[in-house]
Amino acid sequence: MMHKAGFVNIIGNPNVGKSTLMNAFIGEKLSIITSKAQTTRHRILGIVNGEDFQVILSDTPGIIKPAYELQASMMDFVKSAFEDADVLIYMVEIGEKELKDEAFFKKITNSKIPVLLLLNKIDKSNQEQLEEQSELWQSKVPNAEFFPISATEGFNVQNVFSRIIELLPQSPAFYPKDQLTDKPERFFVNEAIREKILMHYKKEIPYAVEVDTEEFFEEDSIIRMRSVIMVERETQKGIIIGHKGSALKRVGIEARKDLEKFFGKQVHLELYVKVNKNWRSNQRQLRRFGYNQK
Ligand SMILES: Nc1nc2c(ncn2[C@@H]2O[C@H](COP(=O)(O)OP(=O)(O)OP(=O)(O)O)[C@@H](O)[C@H]2O)c(=O)[nH]1
Ligand SMILES: [Mg+2]
Repeated sequence: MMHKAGFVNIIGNPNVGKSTLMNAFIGEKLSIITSKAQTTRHRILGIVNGEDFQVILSDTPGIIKPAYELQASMMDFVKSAFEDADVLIYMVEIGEKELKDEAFFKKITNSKIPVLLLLNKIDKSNQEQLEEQSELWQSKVPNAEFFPISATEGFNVQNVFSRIIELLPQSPAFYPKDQLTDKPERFFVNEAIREKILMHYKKEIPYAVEVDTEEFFEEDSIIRMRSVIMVERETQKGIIIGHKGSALKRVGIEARKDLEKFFGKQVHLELYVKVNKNWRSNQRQLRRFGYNQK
């Protein structure tokens, strides 16, 4: 039997629905999703296994012009996704103009490997807008195969997946067939907590937060976790905790519910908040949190 396998890397502007698409392919909530830009900070592998194929998807951070070290290493993850792709997925959304980073855009339009151009969120558009946008994008990226999709409604998602399988090279699997991702369990704990912080706090707060899970201890009937929420400044710590701890408590309750679903087990989650001054601009701290891997 012929076996196919390869890397399918999803890139595009912030907030266009890259993580939503990856989760739709996987059929699980692997990547966190919020309505805010820069939700995804890492390159996260999501592996779809079949008897005769292995599709290794990469969800990546949205492309931005980096303003501080953390964002620079987020863009390094995007760069790495150009380097090892067998198929490139370039996602845009209805109403979007183009990438703010011209060099990345050139890499896409000059790509030697197959590019699938996905116009997402078509559930939000009418027929006229859809036609106009489809034309626009096909002319901007003429080397790509074009698919209008809705990642949330599942529209055309299966067709894109079938096309991916066709395009994959013949190859043995790269990962064990029961493996779903390259990230350890603790990573998903961090992300579940960060998602709630993105959802419930305003302005710069979510962008000043990093989460580190210090303890992950699985017993027969329960997993015990302890995570620290790191902020850049003392004032941010107070905001995260909230009046009599109410805001932090809400984060803990909601993250725990998600984690119980994710791990299929009862979860005990302890949270505390710590100031880690200017961690976003500190190379050593960034390395410690899994960024800056050069
Ligand atoms: N209406 C509509 N909304 C969508 C669709 N796909 C994603 N969204 C919404 O768009 C927002 C961003 O989705 P994400 O999947 O987090 O986007 P992303 O590209 O991963 O964002 P970053 O990680 O910040 O770069 C969320 O509120 C999603 O629910 C879609 O097909 N239709
Ligand atoms: Mg994302």
